[in-house]
Amino acid sequence: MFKSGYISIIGKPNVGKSTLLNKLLGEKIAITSKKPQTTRTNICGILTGKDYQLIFFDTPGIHKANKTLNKVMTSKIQRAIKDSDAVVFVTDEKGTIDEEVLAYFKMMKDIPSILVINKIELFQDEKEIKETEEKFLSYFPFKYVQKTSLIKNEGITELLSKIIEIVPSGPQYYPPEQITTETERFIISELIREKLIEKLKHEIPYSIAVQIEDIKYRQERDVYYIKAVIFVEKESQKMIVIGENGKMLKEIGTMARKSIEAFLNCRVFLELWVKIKHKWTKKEEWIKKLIHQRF
Ligand SMILES: Nc1nc2c(ncn2[C@@H]2O[C@H](COP(=O)(O)OP(=O)(O)OP(=O)(O)O)[C@@H](O)[C@H]2O)c(=O)[nH]1
Ligand SMILES: [Mg+2]
Repeated sequence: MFKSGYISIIGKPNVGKSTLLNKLLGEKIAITSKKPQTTRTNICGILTGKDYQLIFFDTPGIHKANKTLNKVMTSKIQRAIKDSDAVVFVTDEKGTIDEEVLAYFKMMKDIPSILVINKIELFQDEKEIKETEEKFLSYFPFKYVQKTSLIKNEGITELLSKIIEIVPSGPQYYPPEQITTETERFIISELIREKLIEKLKHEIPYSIAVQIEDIKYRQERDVYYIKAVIFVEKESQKMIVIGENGKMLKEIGTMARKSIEAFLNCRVFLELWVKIKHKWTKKEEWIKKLIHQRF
């Protein structure tokens, strides 16, 4: 019996949802960072085995959304849940259950779900992990609970077996070699944003978006030429992103180029431009264009 289904990976910001998607696939599709609210849209990852195909959706972290950008982000979580055959709910040592989380538990009511307690190496002892598990189970009837330490590669195979168990029987939707429905362009723009998040401080990562303007493969040189634009909201942010004598932008460019080269498995020439798009995080039309390039 072949099994297949849509599985959304949800949870509070920074618990390790995107790390989990990458670990399940064995490929880097989703960007990750130490800072919360890294993922801004649903990101598809497909894992095909001999008798299963799992279509995962990594989602933005559950948080109280006051600003327009955050509202668009959290609306994506609901979209993912609606289309899901199963939910993987990830938590960490903080074990946060707040009003927002409870609202999502309501939406997950009839969907078979697994609780993942990640970052187990950060818990004091087994007792503390057990308490987190019991707390979650008192709020939602998870079918399974899986402890993981994604950075130590622990619990991933066990989680995978549980996911396969709870998805229904169904067809193979995608060819087995396809690992995502995201475009190369989108993933490259995200890899650049990942380095911007890593290098820039305070609120700047939240005001940044990246768009690929041009991507060309030159066969005679075996190199990709990529031109990307980094959007910020104001002049002062543009100056910080560029840095003194362009030093910051250069460093970000080098880091991003290396990670794009690893992704494309090819040499890359990366050209970065910084532009101002006033208050783009407050304008829905721009948010839609800039956070996901599936126009
Ligand atoms: N200590 C520890 N850190 C982890 C583990 N798994 C993931 N992380 C780290 O936790 C941070 C957040 O990981 P992400 O995968 O970006 O988290 P996320 O849930 O996708 O976050 P948002 O996209 O902001 O909602 C990163 O720095 C990861 O390296 C783990 O098992 N142990
Ligand atoms: Mg994420």
